[in-house]
Amino acid sequence: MTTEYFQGSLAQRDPLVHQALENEKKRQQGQIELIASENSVSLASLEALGSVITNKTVEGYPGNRFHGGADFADVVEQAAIDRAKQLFGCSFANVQPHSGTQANQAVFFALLQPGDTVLSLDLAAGGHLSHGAKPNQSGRWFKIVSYGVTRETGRIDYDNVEQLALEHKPKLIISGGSSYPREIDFARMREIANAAGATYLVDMAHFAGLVAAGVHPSPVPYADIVTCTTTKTLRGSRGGLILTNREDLFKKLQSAVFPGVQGSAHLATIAAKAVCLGEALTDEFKTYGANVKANAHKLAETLQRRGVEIVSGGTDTHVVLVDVSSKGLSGQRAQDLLGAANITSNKNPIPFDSAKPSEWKGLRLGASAGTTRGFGLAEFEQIGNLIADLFDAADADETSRAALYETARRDVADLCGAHPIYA
Ligand code: DSN
Repeated sequence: MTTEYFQGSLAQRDPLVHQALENEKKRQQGQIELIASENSVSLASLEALGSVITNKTVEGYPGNRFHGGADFADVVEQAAIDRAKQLFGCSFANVQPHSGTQANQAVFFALLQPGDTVLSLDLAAGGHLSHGAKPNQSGRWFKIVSYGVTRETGRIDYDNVEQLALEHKPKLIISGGSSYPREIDFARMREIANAAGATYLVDMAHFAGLVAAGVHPSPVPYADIVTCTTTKTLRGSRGGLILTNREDLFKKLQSAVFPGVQGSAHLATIAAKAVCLGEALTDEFKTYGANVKANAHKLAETLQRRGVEIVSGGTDTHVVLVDVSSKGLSGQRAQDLLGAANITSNKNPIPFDSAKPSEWKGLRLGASAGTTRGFGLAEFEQIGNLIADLFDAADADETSRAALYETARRDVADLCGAHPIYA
């Protein structure tokens, strides 16, 4: 019994879960992943995630734990901390948040009291749930004031941010989100925060990998606190980071993460974070980051040439936010059309969109995962044309659609076959 417990494979001991995981691997291998928050982690990260350090319970921080036997846990967590500091050029890092949302929750817990005012980007303009969306704890417990983008440009309306900040005097101002495709003027936001007497948080979850690669401005010199996930462009395991140069805030943030909003650290995830942060310090990662940006640009440009409208007219990041109403489609319909050709994406609100997901006009695409598997400009141009073909044929007769989908699925299979993952 004991031997089987320690030596039996997943396939032998739990065929249902094993089969589902095998199917998921095949799904990832055979489809083009365009969800902007997804990527493919290295085999080294997967090995760390599946390691025995998951058995270890630790509370506290390296060198100061509540449980014994933490020597190697300390090595792993300290490596993640040191690499995060080196990578992002900051003085302090907490690598324990289980997710980006929990990193943000810890910041709220450290700085705010229920009822305090927070100024953040509107969800439809590209913000994030954890920045004050009504159904989220942040929206339930705090007074949220939202800023948006200008209708003409799709870019943040900084005059509006300033006006709202001076009027409402928020304690916290947040930049960043899930679908804003443009660079943010961190210097201007810093000035606004100073004028309002607010703490300035940048959630760089989506573009952290581009910052790490040196192909996107860093918020670290401007923000009081920076949070991010380690997945998305950073190409690591699921989890969050909190970075700061302010020692006074760091002390509060440390106790906000533990024991404020979390208990024991997830050491296997932290080990995988250390691996991804180490990978992000390499020249290879810099090349990857530059390619992500170039590929996203190519995808946006190709779609635009085919008459598809791109929110804000393009992208400075890995995100291409498509207004599919320009092709007479809803976001859901567009997602389904691509899904039937084995191209994975997600419906998304666009600025000034309906609050109802079924009415959203947007489709969010991202170039990170495709870039990781080796797609370059030619492949992203082909993918853009493929998507435009599927949109254009949305209302074609059954026979032409069947023929188009047969070709599209074959093209997708050829692209994936030429750039295998986890082979
Ligand atoms: N914020 C969600 C997204 O961008 O898809 C999950 O990280």
